[in-house]
Amino acid sequence: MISRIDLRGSLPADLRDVLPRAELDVEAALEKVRPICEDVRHRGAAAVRELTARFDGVEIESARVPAEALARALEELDPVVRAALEESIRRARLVHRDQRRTDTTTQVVPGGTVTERWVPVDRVGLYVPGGRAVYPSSVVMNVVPAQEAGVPSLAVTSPAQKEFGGLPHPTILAACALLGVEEVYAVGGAQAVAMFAYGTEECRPATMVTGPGNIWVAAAKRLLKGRIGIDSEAGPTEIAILADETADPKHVAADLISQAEHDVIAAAVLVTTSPELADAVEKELPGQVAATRHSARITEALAGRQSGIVLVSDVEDGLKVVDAYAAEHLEIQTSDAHAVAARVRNAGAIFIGPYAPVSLGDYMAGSNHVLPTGGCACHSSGLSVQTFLRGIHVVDYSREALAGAAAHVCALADAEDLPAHGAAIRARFDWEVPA
Ligand code: HSO
Ligand code: ZN
Repeated sequence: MISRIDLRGSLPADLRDVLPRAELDVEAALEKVRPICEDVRHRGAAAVRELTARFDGVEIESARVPAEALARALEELDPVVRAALEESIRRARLVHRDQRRTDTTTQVVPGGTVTERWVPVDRVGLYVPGGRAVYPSSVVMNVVPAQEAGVPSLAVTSPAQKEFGGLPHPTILAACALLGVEEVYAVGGAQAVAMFAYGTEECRPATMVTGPGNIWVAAAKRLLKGRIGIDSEAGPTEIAILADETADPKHVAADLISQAEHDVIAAAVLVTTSPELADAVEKELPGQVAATRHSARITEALAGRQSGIVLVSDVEDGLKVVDAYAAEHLEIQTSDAHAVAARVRNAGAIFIGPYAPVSLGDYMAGSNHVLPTGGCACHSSGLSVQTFLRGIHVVDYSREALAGAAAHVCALADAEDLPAHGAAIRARFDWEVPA
């Protein structure tokens, strides 16, 4: 059901060569996505409607979801789901509010200061997947950090669904309504990213597009990056678990299965020092998989080359392996889980000990679940307030402070053969370099 990689003994020089990982060919999707984006750029709303008919099989009159549909979705929302979403929003707000940054002012010399002023981007388009994946929780995870960052204009888009009369799934609409988002579109795929990047008659262009999506969304983000800011290009979800003999195989198996549930290409990786635990987890998996609703999808994900059980000699090697893998989600289920977790350098999010499963983080921990995948956790972070902020350096120097820097500026300008740079200083001191 799941393959095994034995790395006991010495570890290979480049661990990434031997670790399981999905290959997502975003490059190949670029060629298909380019004409879609061009079409939206040149023909605007008409192109968005036609592409929605072609790819989603839905005829929409307008891409914009009417206010009445949002209100109705909230009215009809199951009260149990409403209570859970409200608590999820409350917890996410607590964490993301604390991420807000205050400006810093540094006095470099008397009369010379540099302030870093944190300013939210003007307008954000948030992508929420649709189709098989109905993730109102992803509405929360996108919207809350943008709101807490103070983004003044915020729009959500999610694919039009045939069975809901060409609107996104009602739970997604209800989540938008709960969060106070009034601008919602029924558009998915690359055309949604293009709609935000270029703007149409119905939708003003956005400065930034964030949120997870399928390969077409990832390709459109890659193509339009620069014109718009993006978060990471989210790939299929991943869980890695670093465990020793103290871990409970039932928990480990359940957690691997929980993320394999997302997609046939989702990755579930157990890194363990204990062959006994590996055996017990392997024994546990078939029963748990058979008992769950999406067993076919999960079986394929666990059997795929992106998933596996990796045996290591000790926790030291385990740490090297999980750092090389740089998982989107990393659980630490070892005897001294806090100490081990503190030594991890690469992960989108870390879950410590037996009572912090990834599912908690998906919905209710307060942390964000839009996290770097595909090994990008070695250089990127998940969505946070910081994603939506820019730090503007504000330079404020007096005449005296500039005089004090003048000779050094001129020396460096000359060294770079850029004398006009030096002249811009001398112009302020009767063309002399002040002593
Ligand atoms: N585990 C997914 C997020 C999610 N799980 C949404 C359930 N719903 C990626 O972090
Ligand atoms: Zn999940």
